[in-house]
Amino acid sequence: MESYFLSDLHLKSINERNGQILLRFLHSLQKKSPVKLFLLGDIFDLWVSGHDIFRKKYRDLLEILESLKKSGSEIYFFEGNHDLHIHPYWRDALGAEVYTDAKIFDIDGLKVRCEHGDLINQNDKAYLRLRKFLRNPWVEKLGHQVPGEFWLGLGEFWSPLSRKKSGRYRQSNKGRLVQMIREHAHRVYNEASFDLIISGHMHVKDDFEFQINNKNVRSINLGSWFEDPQVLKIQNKKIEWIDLNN
Ligand SMILES: [Mn+2]
Repeated sequence: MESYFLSDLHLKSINERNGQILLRFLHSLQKKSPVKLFLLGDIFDLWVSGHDIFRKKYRDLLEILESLKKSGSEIYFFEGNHDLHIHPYWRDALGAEVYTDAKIFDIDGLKVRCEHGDLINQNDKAYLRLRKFLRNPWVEKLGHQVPGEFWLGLGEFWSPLSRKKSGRYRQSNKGRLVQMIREHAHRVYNEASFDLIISGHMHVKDDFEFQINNKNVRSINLGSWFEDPQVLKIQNKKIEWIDLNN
């Protein structure tokens, strides 16, 4: 079965360019279904809980995903910091597996560790505190109970500010971010080994091979669709990038 990995689209609307590219890509998967689809977080600029406003906004997308599920495809969604407490729709209605932490999968005999990647930068204490706060059961309850309109409004206010700041930061710190991605791969390999680690969040595409205990390990960060709309594909242990620009 073919497996596909994507992250960090930060969709604000399905009508924007990357929204349409995503729809086209998922249509192409319908012909290949069943496939495995790994969504590694920040697919949306904001999605909270299972509120109707999000389901309506992304109806075209959800319809394709629902049809992929019906034809036997498997969907795995790793929550990012922009898609939060999403299980009321994604798990309970769609039937996807939803994760908030890293997980190792056996894909064609390859051990593949997947995660959003928001724990890679351990120096970002402010974010780590925010993450803990957002994952608090009380805050989760608010996420489900406060209407979606409120969250969408908050997201529209907050996200341009945060993007401008983090965009500048990423530009001037690219080398350091790449180093963090690779160091993270080393560090977590020592907790539990794998052949390949795939993450997102950093918005810095990186594809790097290293040796540890005489074993070749590959570390991939998916980058973001702001740079280039692309997905990673694994089939019969072969790992390849697919450029969706064309
Ligand atoms: Mn993120």
